[in-house]
Amino acid sequence: MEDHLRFSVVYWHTFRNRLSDPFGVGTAIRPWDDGTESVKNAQKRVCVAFEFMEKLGVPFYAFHDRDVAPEGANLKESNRKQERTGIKLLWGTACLFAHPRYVHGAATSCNADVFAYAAAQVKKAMDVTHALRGEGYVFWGGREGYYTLLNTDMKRELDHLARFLHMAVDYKKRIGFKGQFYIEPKPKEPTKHQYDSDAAACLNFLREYDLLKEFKLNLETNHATLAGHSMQHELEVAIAAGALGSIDANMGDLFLGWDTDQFPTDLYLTTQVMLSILKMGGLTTGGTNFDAKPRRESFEPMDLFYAHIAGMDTFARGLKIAAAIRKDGRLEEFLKERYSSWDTGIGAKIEKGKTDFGELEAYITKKGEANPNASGRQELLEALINGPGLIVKCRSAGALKTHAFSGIVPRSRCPPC
Ligand code: XLS
Ligand code: NI
Ligand code: NI
Repeated sequence: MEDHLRFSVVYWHTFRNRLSDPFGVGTAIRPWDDGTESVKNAQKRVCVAFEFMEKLGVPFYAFHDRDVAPEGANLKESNRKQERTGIKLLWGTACLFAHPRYVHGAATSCNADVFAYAAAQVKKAMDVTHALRGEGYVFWGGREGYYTLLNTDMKRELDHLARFLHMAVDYKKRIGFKGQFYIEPKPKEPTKHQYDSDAAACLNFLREYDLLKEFKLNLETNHATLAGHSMQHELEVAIAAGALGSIDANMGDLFLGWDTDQFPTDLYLTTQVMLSILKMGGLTTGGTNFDAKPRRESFEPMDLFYAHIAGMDTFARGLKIAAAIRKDGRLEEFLKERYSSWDTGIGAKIEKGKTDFGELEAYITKKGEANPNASGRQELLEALINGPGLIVKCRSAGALKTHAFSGIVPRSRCPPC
């Protein structure tokens, strides 16, 4: 489970977020933090962060350059803490969206000096990530998008973004940083339209600008739902392109139209996520990164533990259920059967590219009608996911036995027996 889940704590929400919202100031009680930007305060934060992560038992963390500033002092301290605890940096990133200079974007700003400033900042953030032996580096286009097309040359901005990423790839090679580069899609917020809007848009962009071999995607649940997709949809799109890298594990509130970054406590969600990830063969460089914050009402330090543990347990159960569903095999069997017309005959010919419209016309004219035949069985499959999931009790050889197995079957048909 540890190998599959690769949990990661984020510095920005867990150690920098005061839990404010657009209508009120922060409520978080963080007795170790005096709220200043002093070196001493930053170092204290590093101590608390590593103590927290050690207590949780997570193997990774992630940060923005600005979360851990001032850099110099922190780099040494973080390095020491990593050594001592064995906790590693999953990925680093640069905050290219908070400072007023990035009001029109960073790599897609209308102003070339802003582009240059962003380049310098990313260069430094990559250096720091490399020095801390980070396993990856994320590009999230915080303000790379627009509010109105009236003032936007979209094509030019996209060209600039691609140029920026190519330079990052060049620099990565120059310093010998072997970590994985990720793009994190998000459709809106802060801007009305972000260029990295969803997995498909990112893949298209990467392909168009010849960057696909250098990048994978870091997918976030709440961003998927803002894009009008399920997280599993986004995962499947990325997996199909061989480009799923990592996940930002959270969830949104579907009644609220913004990135609420809640801790993932929905078992259906984590089961679906783990089903897709297991199908892919598991994460490699990536992890399950809790880009999530407790609610403004959950302001005590203890809530940081409750929130992370809730997320970890939900993912752990999701993994177990997904593994049980795969072991049970009925979902896979159903899928195989559903597409079986492609395995032989005309289906196999089409898949292999060994036929054409003319032959297909002759084929179907002879046959008369195409009959899709079998039901989609959605409700049955949903019930299968709903089923006992982890545990089935059945009476075999007189004793009550418990199996890790998913599904709804009469005891007489219990597969483990
Ligand atoms: C914001 C993003 C951000 C990235 C890292 O919505 O999720 O936190 O993960 O910059
Ligand atoms: Ni994120
Ligand atoms: Ni987000």
